Amino acid sequence: MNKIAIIGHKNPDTDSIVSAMVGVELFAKLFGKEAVAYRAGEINNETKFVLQEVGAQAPVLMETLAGDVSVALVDHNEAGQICEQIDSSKIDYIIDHHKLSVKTEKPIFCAAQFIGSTASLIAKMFFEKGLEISQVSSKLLLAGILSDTLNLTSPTTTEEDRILVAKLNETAKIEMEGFVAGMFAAKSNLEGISVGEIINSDYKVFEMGTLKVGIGVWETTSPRSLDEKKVAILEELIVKKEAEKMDRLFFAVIDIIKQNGQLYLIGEAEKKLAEKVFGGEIEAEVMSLPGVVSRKKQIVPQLTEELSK
Ligand SMILES: [Mn+2]
Repeated sequence: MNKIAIIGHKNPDTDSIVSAMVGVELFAKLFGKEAVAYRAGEINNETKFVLQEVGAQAPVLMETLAGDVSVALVDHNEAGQICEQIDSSKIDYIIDHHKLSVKTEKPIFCAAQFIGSTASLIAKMFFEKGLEISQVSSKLLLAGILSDTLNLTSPTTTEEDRILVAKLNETAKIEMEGFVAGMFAAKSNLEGISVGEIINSDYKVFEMGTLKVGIGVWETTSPRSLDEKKVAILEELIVKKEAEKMDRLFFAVIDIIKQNGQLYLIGEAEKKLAEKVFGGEIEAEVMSLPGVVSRKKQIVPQLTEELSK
């Protein structure tokens, strides 16, 4: 029986990491398969906080993948977000809540749904099959849901997410208000964080029409904490766009308390596109996007639609 490697996207976030970790328990109980969790990059500060609170070890960093191994992608399926070491012919499973863009050459197991997080989808699979979830896994899944849905406030949140949170916490038994406050504080902490890390910690590449578009997101309880770094961020974004040959490059600062976005616009192409799609005023290279907190729901589809015309 071949082994399964479960892995989330590059620049992993909490949902991506916990989904891979709990995926091991799901694959054992649902499919009777032995799996190993991997990560496709460094663990961010929010995820570090979660792992410490839960008392769990981070998955191993993916370095090479050889032999008779099946790959399970969690929390992504877009080519530009898949870890470079993964040979796409080895992908046999996808569990995700993003738009589907992958094309496979053989039948695979694919669980995809419009839901707040991949962790929600995994929790749902446990509950629907009447499978028991360990307390550690319940805590990890809770963290994934609360992180991706910004504590159930993001427009990506569904009624199912709320029900799953309540159900998971019957086993997890965490004090949720304090846990979320700790996650948000860890996420927003800029101590020892370089401009490059701000840009890249939640950066994803998308195919939109014929263009390659990069979009970085920085979620914070304090958008003003970035003010003094704004010029440096803009400069580094210009360098990144050139170095990585992106057709368009965007960076959004999301105020997770007031629920607003600020879109950094580095060039004429980005400005024109943002004006057309979002219609906001640009002030000093930044467009305010009131109510915009979700890249997958409020930024990517809108840009993709315009660039696919
Ligand atoms: Mn996710």
